[in-house]
Amino acid sequence: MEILVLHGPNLNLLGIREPTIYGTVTLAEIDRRLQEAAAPDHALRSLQSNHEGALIDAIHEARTWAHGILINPGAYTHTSYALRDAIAGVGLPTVEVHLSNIHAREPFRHISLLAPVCLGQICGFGWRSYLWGLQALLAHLEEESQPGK
Ligand code: CA2
Repeated sequence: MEILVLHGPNLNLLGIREPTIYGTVTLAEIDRRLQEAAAPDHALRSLQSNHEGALIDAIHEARTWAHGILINPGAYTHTSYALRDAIAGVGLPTVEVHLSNIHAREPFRHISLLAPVCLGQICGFGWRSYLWGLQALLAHLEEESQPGK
């Protein structure tokens, strides 16, 4: 399977600032661990952007090559109808992940505008939210491609 891994705004600061909330693992290290988990059967392409439009463009482009999307939308989770429409529009199976438990934080973080158009959401497990999100997405795609197996 080919998977687009998207990281939203400010996640480039991971491992550099606010380690008590987001941990000490850098984004490059998360990508490396995901690549390791995906190999040799699956291929991942990762992108981090601080720009909503760039994330939307990447989702649109994924229609031409990806089987699914793993996304940590950052704060756009709580604000972006445009990202939600992009995910719904391309129709690719998508899993939403968060490092922190957004439901145990400030009230504005309890709402995800994207969750209703995603297969599911994994949050609160640090970098492992990405790992388990990837596993869930791959399991879904494999089941979809080989029904009954
Ligand atoms: O827990 C998550 O993964 C979040 O998506 C992270 C977002 C936050 O707005 C969401 O509510 C939950 C923030 C990402 C900012 O990452 C930083 C990392 C280090 C230092 C500063 C920001």
